[in-house]
Amino acid sequence: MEPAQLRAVELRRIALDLVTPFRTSFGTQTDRDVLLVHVTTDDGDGWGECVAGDDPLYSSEYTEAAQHVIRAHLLPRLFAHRGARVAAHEVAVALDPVKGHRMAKAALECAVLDAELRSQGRSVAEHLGAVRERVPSGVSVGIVGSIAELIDVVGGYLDAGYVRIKLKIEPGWDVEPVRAVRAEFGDALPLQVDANAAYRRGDARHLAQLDEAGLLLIEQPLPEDDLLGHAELATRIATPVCLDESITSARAAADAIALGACSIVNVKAGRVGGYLEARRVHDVCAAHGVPVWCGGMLETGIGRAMNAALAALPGFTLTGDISASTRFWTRDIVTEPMQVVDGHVPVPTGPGTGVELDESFVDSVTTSTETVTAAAR
Ligand code: SMG
Ligand code: MG
Repeated sequence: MEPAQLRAVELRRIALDLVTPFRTSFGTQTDRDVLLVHVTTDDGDGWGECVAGDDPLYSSEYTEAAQHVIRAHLLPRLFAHRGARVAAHEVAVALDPVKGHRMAKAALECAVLDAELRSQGRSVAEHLGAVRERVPSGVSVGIVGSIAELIDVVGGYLDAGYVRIKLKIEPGWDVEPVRAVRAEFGDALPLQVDANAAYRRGDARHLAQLDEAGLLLIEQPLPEDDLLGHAELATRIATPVCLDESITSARAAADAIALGACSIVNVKAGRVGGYLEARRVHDVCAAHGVPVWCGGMLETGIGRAMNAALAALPGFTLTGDISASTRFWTRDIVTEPMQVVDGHVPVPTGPGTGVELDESFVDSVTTSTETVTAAAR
């Protein structure tokens, strides 16, 4: 079947406040400036969400740059591709000449995929090969002011039903808080940490002190481009090393595994350029017997629904960072925000992303709208 023709792409920026500040080793976030991508085709429309942050601190991408690269470099290529008749699986191919900018590419691919699957009445979960109807829900806990406050926050999340806790760490906030959480909640609590690249090769001896806590994993201790450092660290600590920022593609995952730089992989569609590449990361890891789990980027309801579908693939054997919408938002942009029931989130079954936008709310939080059409270029 001939793919639908792309008519127009709306780039919409919305401003959402976080329910509580989220502090990581690279900074404190209190709100999100989200870029939504809305494609209109002659066969219907679709939405995607760009996970880039306001500032280039998690990775080199940031919202303003994502909007620029979509407008100036990605859309011209998409509109020029076969008379703008683009199947979702061709988006990455059409955009491949543009280096990097994976979060921007992923948002565009998601919108095209949503439109395509909606027109076919198929869900993303079905399309990706999901094998589960619900997935366990973990929560990422930011750095806070004191150990007492941390115990309070973690206790609250456990009461809310989250089945796995991830603590954000940085030099000065690592061994002690981990020890305290372990002591308070017991050995059975599934616990892991995420450093967002805050340590250096010389910190191996220090990080080995986390071994006694019996963590599931330590995520991205070293810089994004330090695969050899991670491989060396993995031989010096007992905690399994998991990579997040370093894994930018399926090939990067294969390389990291071959080098011994990680034994677990965090999969984020935005970081690898789209949900289709994310599935390939899953496939490569599965072929090597490396477990994967789905990461989070403080998504709205669109990204949350997509992540739940991805996490329903068979190789996602570890609990991901897919929390309830209320973990970050007082009000979400979709009509049925994601909820945690019995420690799990549901895998959407409706066409496309399976979620519908709360349009009047989206309008009320919109800060700018720009529409790009084939003719307007
Ligand atoms: O969406 O639940 C979420 C956030 C999970 O900690 C989380 N994400 O490095 O894994 C990570 C961070 C990246 C986002 S920090 C702005
Ligand atoms: Mg991470």
